[in-house]
Amino acid sequence: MKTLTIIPTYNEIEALPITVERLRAAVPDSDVLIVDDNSPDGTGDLAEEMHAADPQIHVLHRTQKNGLGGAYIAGFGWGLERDYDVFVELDADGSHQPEQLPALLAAVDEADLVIGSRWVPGGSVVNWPLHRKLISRAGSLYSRTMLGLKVRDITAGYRAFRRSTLEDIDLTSIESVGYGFQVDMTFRVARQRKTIAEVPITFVERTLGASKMSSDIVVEAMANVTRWGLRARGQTLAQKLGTR
Ligand SMILES: Nc1nc2c(ncn2[C@@H]2O[C@H](COP(=O)(O)OP(=O)(O)O)[C@@H](O)[C@H]2O)c(=O)[nH]1
Ligand SMILES: [Mg+2]
Repeated sequence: MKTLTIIPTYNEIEALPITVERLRAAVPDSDVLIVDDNSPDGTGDLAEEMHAADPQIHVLHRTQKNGLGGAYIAGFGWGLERDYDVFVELDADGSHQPEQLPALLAAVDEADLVIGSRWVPGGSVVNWPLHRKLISRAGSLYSRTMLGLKVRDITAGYRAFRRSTLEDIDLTSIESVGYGFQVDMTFRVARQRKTIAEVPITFVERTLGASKMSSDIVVEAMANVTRWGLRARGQTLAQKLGTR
């Protein structure tokens, strides 16, 4: 199984080298693709230095900050042009522990999409205030209910996709930027009746750099979920009426 781990970065100059070093130690076989959005702090230059020192590390530079979703879509496109079998999403900030990646990769043998989940038994979050836990759990609950999904951690960003899963999604039609991107991908995979597995992870809030999460991103995600949920219900109703 040839694996590509994609790491989106925006101003992660402190955290990125630590995360990549841990990843290279935990899963030495995986190639790494850093997708940097022209970070003002020089993360892109650092990524180039890492690439020069290690041929398994690759870098994709984008010209401006364009959201995590856009960075992943560019990274998937890069990997799909090459012969990777599995695509991993990993945050640069240390929240997704590379040491837990083997568990996700083991599960991707049996599932089309594996989600590293905070909200299944054995999963947890370290160093989050209560309000952030509540936002995450409520966001997952609302999305699950609106979209009719069984997934417990729908906004989770630590994931492994089989190549075929990505090939069957029209990536050009995805517009969501933040958490909405993760929900969108989950919904699209589920609608194709593909298998989704959740593996418990310990998510560790960053200690270096700053989060790019904003209330706009949460609002975007929930507005999209509402739209997609209502549209799916409309389609189901139309089908029922049509077959009567
Ligand atoms: N390339 C790129 N990476 C981003 C962007 N926004 C966030 N990221 C990266 O996505 C990952 C998760 O972002 P983070 O700010 O930690 O979000 P949080 O974990 O929800 O607080 C980190 O590696 C960020 O550097 C963006 O616009 N472009
Ligand atoms: Mg983070």
